[in-house]
Amino acid sequence: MNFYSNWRSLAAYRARVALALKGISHDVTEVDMLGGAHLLPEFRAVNPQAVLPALVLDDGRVLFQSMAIVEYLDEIVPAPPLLPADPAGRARVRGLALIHAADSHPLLVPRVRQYLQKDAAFDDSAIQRWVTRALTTGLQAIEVNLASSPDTGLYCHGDQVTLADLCLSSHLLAMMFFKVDASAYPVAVTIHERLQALPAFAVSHPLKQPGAPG
Ligand SMILES: N[C@@H](CCC(=O)N[C@@H](CS)C(=O)NCC(=O)O)C(=O)O
Repeated sequence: MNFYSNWRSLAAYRARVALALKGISHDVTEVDMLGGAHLLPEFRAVNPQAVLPALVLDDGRVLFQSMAIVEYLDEIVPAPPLLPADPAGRARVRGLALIHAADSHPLLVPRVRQYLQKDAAFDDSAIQRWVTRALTTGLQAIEVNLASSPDTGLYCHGDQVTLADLCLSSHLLAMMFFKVDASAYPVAVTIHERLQALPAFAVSHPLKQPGAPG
């Protein structure tokens, strides 16, 4: 399979961690997102939405949307599982993941920031306030859940890495990129730091990918 990726893409990061956790061998095609290569016809032919990541299977079918890709990987290589066995646990894990992937992250992506800047006349400081609000409101909700739920363990849900951890880590990396203070969210930060010590997360870190600033 061929994974279309970019070092700065947090959606690609979520899928990259899943590939690493599952030990799935794959090729990587770097797309220069910051240079706009994802908008060119060559990449639109792979993913008409012109966003990263995309995963091209060996039979040529293309998977898109990071959460769909992660769940596909979880289904073809079930160990280690990224979703708990019980329905309520799966719903909690997906809910925590979607606070980031469905509610916070979509507000930060380049095309949204470019729209705000070019079409809505946001200056740098207004963009920073927008991003900070998206990240802190999302993380506040995650933190309250993590701090109050008996299901929270070493990681977001028990002592096994789940989909929620991929997304928590993506959220905190966004806060790092946008220089948003995370110190008010100690449970989330502690779990994120624990995750970063795991080899699959360490090798998948955005700053360790080709093209990342040194
Ligand atoms: N919900 C999508 C988000 C995809 C997405 O927006 N990816 C970003 C990078 S993290 C992208 O390619 N952005 C290009 C742009 O906004 O122009 C997913 O999870 O895959």
